[in-house]
Amino acid sequence: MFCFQCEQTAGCAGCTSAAGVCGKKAPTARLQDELTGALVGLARTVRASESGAAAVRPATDDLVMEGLFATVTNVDFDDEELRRLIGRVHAERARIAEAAGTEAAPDYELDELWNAQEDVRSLKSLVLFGLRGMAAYAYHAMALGYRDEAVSAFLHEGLASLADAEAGADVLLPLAMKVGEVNLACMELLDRANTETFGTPEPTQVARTVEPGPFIVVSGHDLHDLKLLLDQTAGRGVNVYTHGEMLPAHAYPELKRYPHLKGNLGTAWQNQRKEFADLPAPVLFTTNCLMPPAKSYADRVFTTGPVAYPGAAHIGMNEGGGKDFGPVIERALELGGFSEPHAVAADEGSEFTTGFGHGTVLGVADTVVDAVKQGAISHFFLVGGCDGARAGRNYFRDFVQQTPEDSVVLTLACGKFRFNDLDLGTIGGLPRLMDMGQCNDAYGAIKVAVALAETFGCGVNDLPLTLVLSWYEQKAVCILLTLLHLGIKGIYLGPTLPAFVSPAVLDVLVREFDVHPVSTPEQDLAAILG
Ligand code: FSO
Ligand code: SF4
Repeated sequence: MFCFQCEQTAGCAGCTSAAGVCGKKAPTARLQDELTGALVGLARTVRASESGAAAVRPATDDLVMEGLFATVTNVDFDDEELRRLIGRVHAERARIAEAAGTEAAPDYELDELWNAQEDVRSLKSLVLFGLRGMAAYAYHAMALGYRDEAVSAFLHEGLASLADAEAGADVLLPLAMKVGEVNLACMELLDRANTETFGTPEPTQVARTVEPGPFIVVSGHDLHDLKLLLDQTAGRGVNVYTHGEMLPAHAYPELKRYPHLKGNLGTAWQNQRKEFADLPAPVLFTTNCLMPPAKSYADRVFTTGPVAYPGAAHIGMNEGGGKDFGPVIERALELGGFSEPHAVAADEGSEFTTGFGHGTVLGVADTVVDAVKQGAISHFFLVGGCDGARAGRNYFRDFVQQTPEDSVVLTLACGKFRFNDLDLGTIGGLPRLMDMGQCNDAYGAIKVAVALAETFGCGVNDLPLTLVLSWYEQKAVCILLTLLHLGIKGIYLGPTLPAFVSPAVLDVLVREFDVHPVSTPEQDLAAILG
C-alpha cells in the first residue's frame, strides 16, 4: 500500500507496510485507491458528456461526495462497503455515458499519481486531498438539503484533472488554489445550512458529567444525524452526550432545546479508545475520526453515513431518506448507563464553553473594536485545527498558556481539546478563549477576520492576528488551501509538515505565503509579538 494523506503517516513519509498508522489495512488502502480511480473515470465521463450529465447531476454529485468522503482518514475501514461504492460509481458512469451517447472514461490508476515526478505528485496530492476534505463538508450540507452546483461541478473538474498526464506546476498550483476558493463557497454553504436549520450558535456551558441512566455517545460532525437521534430518543428515557467534534452542537438553539442533550463526554478523537473502553453505553460515529475499536467496546460501536468498520453495526438510510436509530437506542436501554453521576475526564465537574460562532463574535464587534482601539486587546490568535496523537501536539497547549494576557484566543475543531479546559479569564467583558465551533467553522473565523479588517480599513494581513494551525487529515488541507487562496500570510503550521509537500512546493509556500512550521511556543511567540 501507499498512503501519505494524513499527519500521522509512518515516519513522516508514507504508510507502506501491511497497515497504516491509522489501522487501515493494505487491501483497504488499495480499494480506496480503486474507488478514487473510479471517481476520476466518472468525472471524466461527466466532463465529456456535459449535456447528457445535466439531467442526472444531483445523483452523480451526491455519489461523488459520498465516495470522496469514504476515502478521508478514519472514515471507512470496510472493504465490502468500499466495493459496493466502486460498483455504484461504475454504474453511474455507465448511466451517464449511455444518456449522453458517449464512451465511458476508464478508471484512473492511482499508482500513476503516487509514482509521478515529485512536484507533480505533491501538487496533485494537494488537489486530491483538498477535494476529499471539501467533499466531506459538501456532504454535510447535502444532508441538510443544501447544494451548490458550482461546488459539485468543481468536484468533478478537480478529479478529472488528476488524470491529466501533461499537467505541470503551472496548471496544478493554480488548481490547488482553486480548491481553496471553491472550498470557501462550500464552507459558506455548510454554515448557511447549519445556521438556517439549527439557528445561530450562542455561548453555551456544556456539562462534562454523565447523569445516571441509559445514554448514547455521538461523535463526528454531522448535526443532521444528531437531530434525528435526538428526535428518536425523545421520551425514551435515553440521554445523549457529544464527543469530540460534536461538542459545538450544544450551542445551536434548535439542538439545545432538547432536554436530553445533556453534555459532552471525553475529549478529542485520538482519546476514544481510552474514553469508550468502560462505558455502559453505545457510541454512534457520524463521521471521522473513527479508530479501530478495541475489544472492550467493539460491540457497542454503531456507524452511519460514510463511516464503516467491519463488524460494526451500520445505520443506513431507509427508502424515505430517513434513518432508524432504533438499534442504538435499544442497546443504550440494554446497557443501562451509570448508576451514579460519572465523569470520564480527569477534571471532573468542570464545564466546556462553546458557541462563539461568527454570529456571536460579530454581534459584539463594537466592544471588540473599542477594546483594540483602547489598547485593551493587543493581539488575536486563532489556535485551532485537528488534534492527533503525536507528542509534539502539546505545543498548542503550551502556546495558548503563554499568550499574553491582553490577547484573545479564538479556537475551533478538535485541536481545541488540547487547551479548552484552561481558564484564561476575560478581556473587555469577553472570555479570552472563545470556541468558534467545528473545523468547518473556520469559515466563521475568516468572516470575523475580514469584518475586523474592514472596520480598521486595512487588509487581513495587517491585523494584529496570527493563525496557529494544527492539521491532521484532509479537511485541514482544504481549509489551508482556502486561507492561502485568500492571500493570508504568516500562518504557523504544525505539529509536522505534510509528507506530500515536496521541497519545491514548500519553498513556494514559504516564499509566497510566509508559511512557518511551528518551532517552540517561546520562539514563535517572540517572533509573532516582537
Ligand atoms: Fe478533528 Fe477528525 Fe474536524 Fe478532522 S475529529 S480531525 S480536521 O476529522 O474534521 O477536526
Ligand atoms: Fe497512513 Fe494516514 Fe494514510 Fe492512515 S490515512 S494509511 S495513517 S497516511
